[in-house]
Amino acid sequence: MTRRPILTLGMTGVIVLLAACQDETSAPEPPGVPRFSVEAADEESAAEQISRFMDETNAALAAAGANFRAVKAEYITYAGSHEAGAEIIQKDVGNKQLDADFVPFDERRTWSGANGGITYAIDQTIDAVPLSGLPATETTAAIQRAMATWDAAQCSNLNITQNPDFGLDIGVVAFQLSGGLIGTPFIFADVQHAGWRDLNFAGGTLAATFTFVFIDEDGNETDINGDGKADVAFREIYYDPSWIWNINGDVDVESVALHEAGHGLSQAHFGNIMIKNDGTLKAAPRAVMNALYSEPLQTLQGPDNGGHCSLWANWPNG
Ligand SMILES: [Ca+2]
Ligand SMILES: [Ca+2]
Ligand SMILES: [Ca+2]
Ligand SMILES: [Ca+2]
Ligand SMILES: [Zn+2]
Repeated sequence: MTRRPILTLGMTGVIVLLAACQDETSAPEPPGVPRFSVEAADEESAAEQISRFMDETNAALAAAGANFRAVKAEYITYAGSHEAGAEIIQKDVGNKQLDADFVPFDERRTWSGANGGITYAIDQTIDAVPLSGLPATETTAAIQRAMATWDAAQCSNLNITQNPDFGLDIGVVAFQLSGGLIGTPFIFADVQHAGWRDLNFAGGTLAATFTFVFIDEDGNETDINGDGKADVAFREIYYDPSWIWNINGDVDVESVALHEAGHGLSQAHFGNIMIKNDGTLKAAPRAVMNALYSEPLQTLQGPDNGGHCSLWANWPNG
């Protein structure tokens, strides 16, 4: 199978085909598509870029008086891109480094489900259409299938439901980074799918999930339920515009959405990363929560279920 990732580098938008490409077919950006506003600086790695994104987002949130901050982000990479996904910790929030998780029935999360259910929202603006082309109906259905897969996990009763998006451009990170040019400052759901056009990540990054936690008046992370974990406000998922996205083929929307939604539901990466003889990377044991995408994987594997159950089996959902 031929895979043809394209990377748009820096502010100039130069399109470079990876060496792994087996033919000349590229996916030039469709004419008339406005350029996404927030990109990597020249020579910036995905890790550096995402770290900077969180710093700048938090500075803007502080200036706006918001009671939440970005504390970490996880990104997944294409296995053929010679770099592995990772977790990036934002250093400046509060005086301690806590893990982060949702608080059941947290009244600050007015966007959450009334009965303790977890909510999500999907950007239905042009952001729902990848630059490589796919109808919004198909990307949306793929994301909905991914959310339903997590909802169907046997050990939990999350009652995951979709909230209205009101036709607005979902994206708190995008809004804060762009000075309000794209995105919106509003929170629609516990897990926000912000679409394909707000942020263009560096290198082999396919998607990233940002975790926001609540802070108190002193700027410290809160832990109102005393579980030793900072209280998550919401999470926000961005899909990278540089790739050819597909339904059930590479790069598969549902598989990446399932992985990112795993982060949305507090799961970390799983598995070891190895270098194959041809220099490309491989993750093992195989799991949705591997930090690499290599081919479609639309069902939860043993480690995925295990991680999910350890986090959610005791969620007090009526
Ligand atoms: Ca958006
Ligand atoms: Ca947008
Ligand atoms: Ca990119
Ligand atoms: Ca807590
Ligand atoms: Zn990830």
